[in-house]
Amino acid sequence: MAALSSRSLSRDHFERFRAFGFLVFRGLFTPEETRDLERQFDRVMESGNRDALGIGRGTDAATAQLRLDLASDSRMQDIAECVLGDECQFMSVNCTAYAADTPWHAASAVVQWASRVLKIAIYLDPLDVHSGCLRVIPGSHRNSQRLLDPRWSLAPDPLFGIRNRDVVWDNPPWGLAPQEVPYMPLETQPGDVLAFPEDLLHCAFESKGPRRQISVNFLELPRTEEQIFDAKLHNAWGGGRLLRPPQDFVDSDDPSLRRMTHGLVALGFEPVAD
Ligand SMILES: O=C(O)CCC(=O)C(=O)O
Repeated sequence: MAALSSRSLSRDHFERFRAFGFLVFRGLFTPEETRDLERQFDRVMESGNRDALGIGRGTDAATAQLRLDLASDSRMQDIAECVLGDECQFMSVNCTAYAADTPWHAASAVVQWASRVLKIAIYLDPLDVHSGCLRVIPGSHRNSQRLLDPRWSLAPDPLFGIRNRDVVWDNPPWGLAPQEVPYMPLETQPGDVLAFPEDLLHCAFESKGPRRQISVNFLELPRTEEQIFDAKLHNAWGGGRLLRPPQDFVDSDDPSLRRMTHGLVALGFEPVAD
């Protein structure tokens, strides 16, 4: 196991994340561990289905073992805690098979979480700039211009034109085709791990086939009245299950799983058994 130590995951990682909005960990999973993730992913997908865009997703019940393995993995926990703080809460493990290009998007400039949310993404296929690797715009997670005028969520954001998926590309912002928007490619080999928030502008172009992605998602513990209200709102929008922690984590012998769920339980999110 390529363990992360407190020395390798440092204040620098946190500052780098704050500045650019993503972290890349090379070879965090060994080839053997990666093969195991692949086997679990493929099994989960057998239970799932495809949406209208051809994107395949596994069901919660089929994901239970993988969810337990990854949420209790100290590497995942270290990354989440480095970015979101020691009391961050577990949200979900998702298996997704992307079938085609993904357009530029980020958490909508209109609707955002009041607490920070982190996605740790593990792509199981080698991906480069010509086969659909993730492209990001470093620093775009901060959307700092929006804060200049807190009264209006549509206050100046120079990247607003590509923050929502519903961009009309007949009239592209800056006169650039989506593929021409300046980006940084996050090319990955199996075993590599990416961490980024949905707020970071990202996309994938030139895909050549399905991209298998496992994501492990965490939420900063909501503390303020606004954050708690907002978390409840998102949970309702997400069908009432988004922030309900898995019962097996809440009752677990593993203190780290209890710690990553008890904050949500204390806020009234009832545990759920698959
Ligand atoms: O790989 C892709 O197509 C895009 C992934 C993505 O949008 C995400 O993980 O949030």
